[in-house]
Amino acid sequence: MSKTVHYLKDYQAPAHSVSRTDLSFDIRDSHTEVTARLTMRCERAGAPLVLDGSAELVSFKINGEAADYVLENDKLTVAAPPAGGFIVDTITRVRPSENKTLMGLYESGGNLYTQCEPEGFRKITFYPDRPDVMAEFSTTIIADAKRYPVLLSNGNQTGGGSLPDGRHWAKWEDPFKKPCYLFALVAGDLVRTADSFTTRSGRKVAVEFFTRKEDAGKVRFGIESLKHAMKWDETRFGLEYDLDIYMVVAVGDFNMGAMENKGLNIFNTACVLADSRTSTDADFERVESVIAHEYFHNWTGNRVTCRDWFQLSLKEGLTVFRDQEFSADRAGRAVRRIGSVSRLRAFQFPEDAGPTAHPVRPASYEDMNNFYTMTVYEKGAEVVRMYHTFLGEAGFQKGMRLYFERHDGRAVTCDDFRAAMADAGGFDFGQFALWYSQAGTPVLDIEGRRQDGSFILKVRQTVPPTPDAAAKQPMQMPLKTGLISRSGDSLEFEYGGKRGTEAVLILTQAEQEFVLGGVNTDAVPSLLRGFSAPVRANYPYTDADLALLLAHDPDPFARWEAGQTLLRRAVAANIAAAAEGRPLPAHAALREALGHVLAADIDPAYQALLLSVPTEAELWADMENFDPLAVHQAREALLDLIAAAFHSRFLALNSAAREQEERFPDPYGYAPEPAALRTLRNVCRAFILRADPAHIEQVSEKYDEMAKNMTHEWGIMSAVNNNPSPLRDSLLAKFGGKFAADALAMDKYFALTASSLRGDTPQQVRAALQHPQYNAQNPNKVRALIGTFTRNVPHFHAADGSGYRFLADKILETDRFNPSLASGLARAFNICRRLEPQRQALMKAELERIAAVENLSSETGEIVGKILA
Ligand code: 0A1
Ligand code: ZN
Repeated sequence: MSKTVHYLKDYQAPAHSVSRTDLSFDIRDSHTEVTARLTMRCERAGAPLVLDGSAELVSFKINGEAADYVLENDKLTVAAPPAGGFIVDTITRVRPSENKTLMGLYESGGNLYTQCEPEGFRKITFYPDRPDVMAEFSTTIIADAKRYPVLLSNGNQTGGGSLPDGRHWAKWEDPFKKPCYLFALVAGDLVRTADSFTTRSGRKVAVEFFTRKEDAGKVRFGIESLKHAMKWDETRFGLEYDLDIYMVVAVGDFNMGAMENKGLNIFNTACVLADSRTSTDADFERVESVIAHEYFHNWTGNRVTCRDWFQLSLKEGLTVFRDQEFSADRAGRAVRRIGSVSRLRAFQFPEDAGPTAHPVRPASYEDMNNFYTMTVYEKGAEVVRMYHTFLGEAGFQKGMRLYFERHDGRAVTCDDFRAAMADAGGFDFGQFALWYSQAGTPVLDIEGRRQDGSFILKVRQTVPPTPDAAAKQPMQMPLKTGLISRSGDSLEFEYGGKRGTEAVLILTQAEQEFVLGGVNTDAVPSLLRGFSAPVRANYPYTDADLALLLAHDPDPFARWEAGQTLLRRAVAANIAAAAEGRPLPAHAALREALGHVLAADIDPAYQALLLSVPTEAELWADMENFDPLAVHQAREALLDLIAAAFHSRFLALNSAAREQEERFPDPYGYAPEPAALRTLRNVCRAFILRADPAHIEQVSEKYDEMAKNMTHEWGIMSAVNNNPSPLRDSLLAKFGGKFAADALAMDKYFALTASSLRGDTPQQVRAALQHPQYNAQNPNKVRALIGTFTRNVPHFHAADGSGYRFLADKILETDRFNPSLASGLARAFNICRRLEPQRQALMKAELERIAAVENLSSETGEIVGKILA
């Protein structure tokens, strides 16, 4: 396939606009006929009319007359369209039951759904499929009334009724102008659960959730989450919902988490259904945050949308920031913040340091589907957070108000957002533009010294080269800083004319010194508080400094980070000792520090985080030319040491947490407080079974009694999952039998199968491919089994290359029907160049095998090509 690269610098405003789009879908058994009437206007005299489309074209007319056109490479071109306004009428034919890409109009479980972002609408009809073409839409749907009793689209329903031959129709009209990527249609046999929300101005909004019959019992939590999000957006951002109805539809086959289509969100079942018997507390928290995320898009994404897809982070970075703040305000700001940072470091940092690195606003793409990345979403959210850190809550909200004042109803750019923040806040964000154009994670090398009653911080900033650019400029960023005395007190100091225990230092140069005045005692700096910028910060702390911060830093992020640094150092020491054939260190200082953590009277979820050893993906961040197995073994050895050193403490902590959990009126339902206790209990369980594998006997006997909800089941199963005993297999089989009828719970069964460190895992994974509940066309199943396997370090990175070969086979199989899913799997090979030479060669061979395949999709081709380049 010839590859086309799209460049940001080539942007041109559309030559033709659309003011109205009137659609009609005639749903038949074998196909759906789509009639589209576009009310268009020429915006650039003499320009040809170009429409995107890949559907089967049945008829094409301009102003009621058959028109001459050329159809090539999914573009329909009319060389000399009318000047001024004109009407385009097209009829296309699509076959949803044959569409396995899950883009455009597709069938899942007998029902029909759409996914149009970013470029799925062109699979339905011919259209200027770009976000800066915004129109009012109406949608008429005609279908068999028995097979498709529910007919939904965006906006408000304005008509409907029955027709001859058992058919019926519905008409929907969306009064808000929108780009076609926000179009949605759902037709099928679905159960409706209705509720309502009254906005602060007193308007009653209907809230309706649609699911398959068997899932109707799992929507309550999603509905409550939506209502919380609606309220929160009014209170914190002053933003009110604008239509009379808000609909959410759950679908089992979906490429991503969910989609914010105007008034008609479509959700992956995994991100909307929740029930404590089958969902973990983490699942509940994910549902709450994804529901909020899609709702928040109504203003940040829909009312104000993106000029072009390069600006994707305009809506995604901002909306992730908003959903993170919502979750933080709902429960546990510190724990949520650390969770977001861990995710960023485990998944975005490697992306930023690898072959697919790109800026928050990419400068080019081959296939837009590949740019729904951790960088655009999560680093993009960190960029928005930095505006907030610079301006404070009031200044940031002023910037948001100005942004909506200027741009409501428009398609705009990241620069427009930056300008609103700068103008409202009276702050110079000129240099800040680099966050949108430079890829790579900045590194801060910081040194501190005391001099003449001051504490002086010297900060050197470097931005590493990435495949798109070698030379980088220093960035503007906030460095939130405090000082801790040797006795653990927060010290006051002077900075920028103010005196206090914390300051936001503004970095702008490659090298800068900051003088914190009025410091007359020895101090340890507490740096990058709250993770105030998405960077790696190095400071030559002694282990004693870190222990001091871990015990006393009032900033929960910096405190946790001190512990993480101690743990990273311990893993590094194990790696070095193993490489030199020395006995592993005893880690006395670390053990002492962890002893204090175990004894501390703190939030149990935060305590659980302090006890968590950085994941392999986070550990690899600082490594080149590494053997993943050596890192794995060093980490496992540290976990073994901690488990053995504190066995009785973990037992005691677990039972104390159980007693507290049982005191809640609804102890096993989801609520932040008992969930925090369960998080801690599951950390304890993992350590307990690690130190005492024979304990699986009691677990097995008492399983039914212990299995109070899915969080407990998941924790117990995870704790026994590496156990060599046949009891583990019988527990897993029992789990699989118990939840055979529940698709989402079965995802957990497949994830457990694929994450076990036991030697027979590859065979068990292969057997699972034949499991009656496995389905290679369902993204959730594929990610649960194959995706999880790619994070199983000893098996995926097996020295004989078998793990890489297995993944390559699955990528090729998947690419034939769902390129987005396949290219997502291929990202597991991103790490290639940082591995030691032998594994690098094995991985490269598999990548080359994929690249050589004829008819490889452009999506998978782009990822594989970049890794090989
Ligand atoms: N805008 C959605 C994400 C999304 C993107 C692409 C999709 O299909 C390929 C689906 C959803 C969000 O941010 O939630
Ligand atoms: Zn989003």
